[in-house]
Amino acid sequence: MKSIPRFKLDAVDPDELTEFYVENGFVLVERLISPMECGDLRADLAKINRGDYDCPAIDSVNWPLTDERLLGRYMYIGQPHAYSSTIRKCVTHSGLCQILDLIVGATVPFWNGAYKCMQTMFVTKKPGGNGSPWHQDEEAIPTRDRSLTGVWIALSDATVDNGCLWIIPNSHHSGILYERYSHNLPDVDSMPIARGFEDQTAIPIEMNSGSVLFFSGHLLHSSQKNVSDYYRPALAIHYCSSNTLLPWGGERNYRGIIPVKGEDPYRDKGYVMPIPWAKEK
Ligand SMILES: O=C(O)CCC(=O)C(=O)O
Repeated sequence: MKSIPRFKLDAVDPDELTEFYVENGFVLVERLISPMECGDLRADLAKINRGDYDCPAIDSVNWPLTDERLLGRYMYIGQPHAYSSTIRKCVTHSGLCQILDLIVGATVPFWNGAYKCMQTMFVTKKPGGNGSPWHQDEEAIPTRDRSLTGVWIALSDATVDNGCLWIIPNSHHSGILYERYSHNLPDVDSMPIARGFEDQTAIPIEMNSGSVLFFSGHLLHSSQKNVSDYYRPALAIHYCSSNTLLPWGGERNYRGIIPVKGEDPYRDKGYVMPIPWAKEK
């Protein structure tokens, strides 16, 4: 793949976009999130890192909110929508939904157009911060019907130097989930690495701030160490078909979800707030 298409929200051909997603396992939509919305999300990230929300996973510090280091105090901040209305609003962002309406169940037989969100997570590479090893999100978030869709929102320009995502186009085709192993690689974080595939066709996805990468839960992806002087904050959100039984964490039907579109056949079982978490590296 020489250069990847960069779709624009106001000029999307739905069939073309869906076809590209099904074939390649991802689509990139340029500047889908406005500069003002990106600013709000970055401000929220700083506020979370400062400990301004009532979140047991994050101790408060007295740094001024304008301190840029607040973007990278924690590399991973899990489930911020549990306490932040800014993130809850972002989950149902109309521009994101315009694309999700087309792709969440694009490869699922008899998909009825309904989908739900089960995870939000900030991922920030500070200068010198490690990358993330190769993995498939479906391995960690089991939908098993192939509807898992990752949404990765760049909250700054993401470049090869500051640790943009790398993907292996088409790697979702086989449906294989590659086994993950513990490792001691120095330049990526400690989460297990997937092995058993070739990565010569991997490509970097450089993105402008506000651009969004949508990708299949089976797509192999990773990121590299941030060797620049700039922070690389991103917000990742995951969605799946509402009909998916989500047996995450061994539970029979994971209920820490936000319904987004259409009917949730499990509505009567009620919803719970997921437990927020944070990890420094
Ligand atoms: O942002 C990154 O560097 C990695 C994110 C990632 O792998 C994910 O969201 O699954």
